[in-house]
Amino acid sequence: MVLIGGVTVKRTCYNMVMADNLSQMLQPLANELRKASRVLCLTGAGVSAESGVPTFRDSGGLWEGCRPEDLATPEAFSRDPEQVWRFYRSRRAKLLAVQPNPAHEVIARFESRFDDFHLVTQNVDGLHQQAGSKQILCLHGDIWIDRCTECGFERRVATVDEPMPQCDRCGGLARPGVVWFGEMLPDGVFERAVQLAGDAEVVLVVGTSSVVHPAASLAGLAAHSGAFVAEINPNATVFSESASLVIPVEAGKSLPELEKILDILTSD
Ligand code: BV8
Ligand code: ZN
Repeated sequence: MVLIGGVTVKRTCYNMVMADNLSQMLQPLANELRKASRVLCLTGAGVSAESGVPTFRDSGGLWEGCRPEDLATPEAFSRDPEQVWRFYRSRRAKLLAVQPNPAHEVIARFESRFDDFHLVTQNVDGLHQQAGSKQILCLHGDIWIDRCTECGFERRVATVDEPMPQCDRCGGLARPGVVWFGEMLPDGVFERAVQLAGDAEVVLVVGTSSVVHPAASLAGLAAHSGAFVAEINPNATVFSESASLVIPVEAGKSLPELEKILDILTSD
């Protein structure tokens, strides 16, 4: 059984509820947010989907037809750096053509709405930053960073030109500044995210399949620490059963609606 939009339903009729009135589904979440100061938003690739950025594991996603082990691991890069750079250059090129969507914009505005709001993202696309989010922890790095494999020197890029970028400082081969499978997350970032998840009163889990660890453990940790955890995702995930509330509607629709409800609640 899952609680969807405040209505306890058997999973089988999961999709029937989607026809329900969105604001009625969001009401329990709005009521919790109205009382909360410490709010955490955990995002994945789904929050960028309505900007036109492919996710990883949906149909038509980045991993369709290829294996993450061939494109997003240190072994893949040492085996065939050109193939890996082709993959990241094509993603950068797509990102140059897209903008943040209403979901990114609402999340950025939540920073000034709540006393203590934080965003923890698995995304590397930079769209949260473009939308104005400042209180942001990036668990998996940043696709717009080139990092030297020899001396570690990093530079931010904004265009997609060199096929195999060289380090400005030592001429060594650069790699994309993202965290690959089998690599540790950046020092201290996950530890800080664990702290935020343990402290939060309300957590929004937006647009993630919750399969990549350790990022995927944060929502469960927050729920275990007593937070009200709402999952915003048009599809069921491995986390759905543990959520306090499931909103089976796209982020670009549900978050602007949630903001509207909060505006009404706080204007009373
Ligand atoms: C680690 C960066 C410690 C690169 C990414 C064996 C050896 C080593 C490690 C492991 C191992 N076995 C397991 C592991 C752990 C491994 C892992 O979790 N593997 C999984 C897949 C089984 N994790 C790691 O390796 C991590 N490091 O554990 O270090 C260690 C070290 C060495 C040895 C042992 C332990 C590092 C993980 C980081 C990998 N890097 N990306 C790049 O981007 O190219 S992961 C990649 O997946 C992206 O970062 C992405 O963010 C992340 C999660 O995916 P999602 O964001 O959730 O996207 P997805 O497509 O899956 O889902 C989208 C969702 O959105 C869907 O649910 C969909 O329904 C929804 N959606 C769609 N549209 C919308 C929407 N929602 C709302 N609105 C919409 N409109
Ligand atoms: Zn260098």
